[in-house]
Amino acid sequence: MPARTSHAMTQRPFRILQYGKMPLPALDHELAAQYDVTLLSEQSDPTRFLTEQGATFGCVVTSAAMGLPGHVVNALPNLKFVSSFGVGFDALDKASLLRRGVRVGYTPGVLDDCVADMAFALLLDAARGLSAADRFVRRGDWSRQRFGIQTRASGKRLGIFGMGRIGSAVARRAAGFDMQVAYHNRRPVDGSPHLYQPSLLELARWADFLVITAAGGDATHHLVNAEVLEALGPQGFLVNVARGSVVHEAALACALQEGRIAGAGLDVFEDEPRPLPALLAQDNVVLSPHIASGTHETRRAMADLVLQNLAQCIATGQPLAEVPWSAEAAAALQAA
Ligand code: 8YV
Repeated sequence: MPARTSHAMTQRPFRILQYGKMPLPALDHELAAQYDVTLLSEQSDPTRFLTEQGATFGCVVTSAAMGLPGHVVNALPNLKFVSSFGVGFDALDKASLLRRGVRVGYTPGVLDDCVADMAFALLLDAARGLSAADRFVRRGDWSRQRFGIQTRASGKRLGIFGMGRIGSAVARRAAGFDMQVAYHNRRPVDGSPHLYQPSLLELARWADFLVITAAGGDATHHLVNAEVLEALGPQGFLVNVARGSVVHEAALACALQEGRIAGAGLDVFEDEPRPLPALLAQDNVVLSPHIASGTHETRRAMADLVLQNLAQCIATGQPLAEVPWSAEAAAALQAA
């Protein structure tokens, strides 16, 4: 049996491949000051660069938005660690990373409040027509007509699809609006005081507001489809702060156009940064450019965790906050 070597880097100096610019510019400077970092996106020919120098990198720093494709993982034969800025890991190529036993750190926990705040900002905006009212005032329409009567949010039924950390933070905020909360997950959450709906369809049928806080990826792809939107109904609102891939965007645009749901608040889209043109034409949808975690405080906390994950990987071979599938693979390796 071959001797089991630690995942901690044995070779020095430790070269880090940064996949692209980080969502907090200060982090680019901090990484460059602390480590031997090369920015892949700045190479004139990234493919050739990877062919020539891929074997010299032990670590990648990336973000949830940029992800990490399998062909890049495959071009890095000595890759041991990835440190990713973000809580979502659907854009990191699970198959190639798992196969290679690469340990992957991410940034859960530190963005829950800001993402939940944004869910409520979108919910209130969609219900009360705030962005549409702002356009109305700026256009000078106020002197000619009254702004349309909108929908109450307080006291209504809030359905949460994905009762994880962010979903729970949304549910806590709902208490301040005297809302009833129900949720759908693959399984009921132990000890949750909220009503569990056994299917997404039943949750949509029950809810006045359906908020998506479920993880992206194959398991949730297009789960919010025409049928679910039909169940939400002409008085219902959809809010998405999770991943655009969870919603069938064309079906949503159609439902909004035809008044089969009342409105929507969307921070995420299927093909960012290109929301469907049909959405742009609708006044009953509020659009934001994937900014739910985009506050100074939260982006700083995420950057700190990226650095901590990196430092701990180098020191111990294991990130502080590790994506669940990466930890499972490591446990399986240990047991083998
Ligand atoms: C980030 C996100 O803004 O954490 C995530 O998964 O989607 C957002 O918080 C973005 O991914 C930064 O890369």
